[in-house]
Formats: sequence, structure tokens, C-alpha cells
Amino acid sequence: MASEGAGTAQDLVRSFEALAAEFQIEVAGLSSEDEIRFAQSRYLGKKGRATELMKLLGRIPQADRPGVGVAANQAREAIERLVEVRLTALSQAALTAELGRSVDVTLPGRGVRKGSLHPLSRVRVEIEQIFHGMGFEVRTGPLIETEWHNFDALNTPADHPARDMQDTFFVEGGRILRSHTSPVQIRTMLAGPPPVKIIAPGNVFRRDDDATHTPMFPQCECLHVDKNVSFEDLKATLITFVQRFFGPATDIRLRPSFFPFTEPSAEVDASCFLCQGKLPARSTCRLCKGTGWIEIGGSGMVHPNVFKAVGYDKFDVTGFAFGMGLSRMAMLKYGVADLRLFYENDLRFLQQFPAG
Ligand code: 2NL
Repeated sequence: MASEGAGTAQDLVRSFEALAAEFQIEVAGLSSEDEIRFAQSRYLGKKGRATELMKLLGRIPQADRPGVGVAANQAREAIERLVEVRLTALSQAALTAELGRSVDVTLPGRGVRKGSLHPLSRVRVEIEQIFHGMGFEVRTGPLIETEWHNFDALNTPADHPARDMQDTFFVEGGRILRSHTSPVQIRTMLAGPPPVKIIAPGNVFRRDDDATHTPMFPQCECLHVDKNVSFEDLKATLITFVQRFFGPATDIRLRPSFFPFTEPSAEVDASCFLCQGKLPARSTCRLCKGTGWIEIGGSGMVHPNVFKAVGYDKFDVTGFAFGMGLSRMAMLKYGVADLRLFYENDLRFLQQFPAG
């Protein structure tokens, strides 16, 4: 340690030499530029230790001062040199470490895995495209609905079994989760005059949960209202749709049925595209179970009470409507045996539907 109480010129000269020696030891242990610059200022700065030593010069006889001055300069230069040497060594080490990193620039890139549409989305998009080609617009609406839009406007009275708490999800504020996409058509008709030519795809909710039902499922409904829309228009639209969706050999069959919002009403079957409905293949067909037909949805002519609810003149316009479940359409088209596969998000299943 440089002695603060150095008395003679020789003591002071030794103190400067000791200062440089001490710095050399200290700087060897430092490993960042900040630390080194800070140490430098503690030795050579305005209030540094070299400056403190210089203040003792006044006590030295005039004749001895040049000798001490030389020692002071040498110590200063030595410290500055040590700083440069240490900084150069540090940046050299950093560069060597950087260059030494083992990077194989010839390796191929990691690549980005390409995703694809969920089969239910794919079916929805395909159905939208087919109906768009026939002049239908795609409309969507809220999932949380009023009972009026979901039931009353659709000629479904308050005591109808579908309105039971057992079947429909009721949420706060007296609203419900829509049980079909028909309220989208109701809202579209309320919003403007006929003609209306739309499809309404979207998720709907019912209190069902078993091997063949999920509490939420995607649906698509179709509505065409105009002057002179006939049952024949319904059949033509259905035939065109099934032929574009399942294949050009597909036929349809309508069976009398009942829905509160249509009169007359009919269940819609498509001819089995697997066995083509022809014997003997038909007799063992796993898809149609030997009947030659598969049910794809329901349909009918819009009930006059629905027109009354939305303010359309039942003597001016007529209309057809139909609805189908998209999971059923996807199961039929892709040969999926279990409905639940659509909702488990198992990649082994989903990767079987690659991007087109
Ligand atoms: C089915 C049956 C159907 C409708 C939906 C409808 C909508 C309005 C007026 C009249 Cl705004 N009808 N929709 C009509 C008949 C059947 O769906 O099995 N869906 C999965």
C-alpha cells in the first residue's frame, strides 16, 4: 500500500511505484470495461490516489521534486498502459468466444408446420361456396338470443317441448343460447323487405350430451323468400346442393314431417353415395344400413305465422327453408364413425384433413 505519510522524496517515489504495482494486481481481476474504467478513475481521477500523492510534493525539497515528478509520470503511464492491455485482452477474448461458437450454417432450417382447417370448418366453407354459387348470401348472428327470436317468431309456442329447461340452455337476464340458427333468418327478415336469399351457418346449443349428441354443434340453415318461391324450388336447391357436396350421382328423397315453422314440412334424405343405393352393395352398406338413403336434415315451406312475426305479407311472398347439422355432413363425407372425434382436438385425427 502506498504510504500517505511519505516523508522523503524516496518514500514518495516508492509510493508511486507501489501504486502502479497495486493497480496491476487489481486490474488483473476485473472482467468488464466498466469495472476497469472505474478502477482507473480511483487511481488517476481528480480525487484519485495519484492526485493525493502529488499533494505531498510540497513537503519535498525543491531539488528532489523533478525526480518524484518522473516517478509520478511513470506510474500514470504504467496504469494507463495496464488499462489498455486489459481492455484489449477482454475484447479479444470476447471475439474468440464468438468465433468459437459451433454453428453449422449448412444445416437446413427448422421449417414451419402448416396447419389446416378443422373438418367442421372445411364442411362449412364448402357449403358456403356451393350456396354462394346459387346466389345465397352468408349471414351470422348472436349466439345468446331472446326467446322471441329463437322460438316465438318461429311459431313455437311457450308450451312447446323444445322450450323446456331440459332442452334449452337458459342464461342470466332471461336469455337463452340459440338452439338453432333460425333467429339469424328472423333478424334478417326483420331488418329489411323481401326478397331474402341467405344461409346461416353457426354453432347452436342444446342440453344433450351422449354418443350421438354434443351440447354445442354447428348447423347451417337456408332461407329463400320471394314472390312465387315454390316447393319445386326447394327440391331443385336441395338436389343441386347434394350433387355438388356428395357427388353428381346423388339424388334426394323427401319424407313428410313436422316442424312448427314450416308447412308442409319434410325430412331430407340423400341417396347413399357409398353404395349408390344399388343392390347387392346396398344390402351390406355400413353407411345407409341397407336402406339406400341417409338423412341429412329437415325442410319445408315457411309457415305463414313466421311471415306474420317479421311483418312480411303472406299473400305477397312465399319461401322455403331447410336446416342441417354440419357434424353429420362431415361424418358422412369423410367416413368419421364417432361424433366426439370432432371435439377432442387429437392431432392424430385432425392431421388426416390436410390443407387442400
Ligand atoms: C333440421 C330442421 C329446419 C328450418 C329448419 C326455418 C327457418 C325459418 C323459417 C322456417 Cl326463419 N324454417 N328453418 C325449416 C325446416 C327445418 O331444420 O333438421 N335441422 C338440423
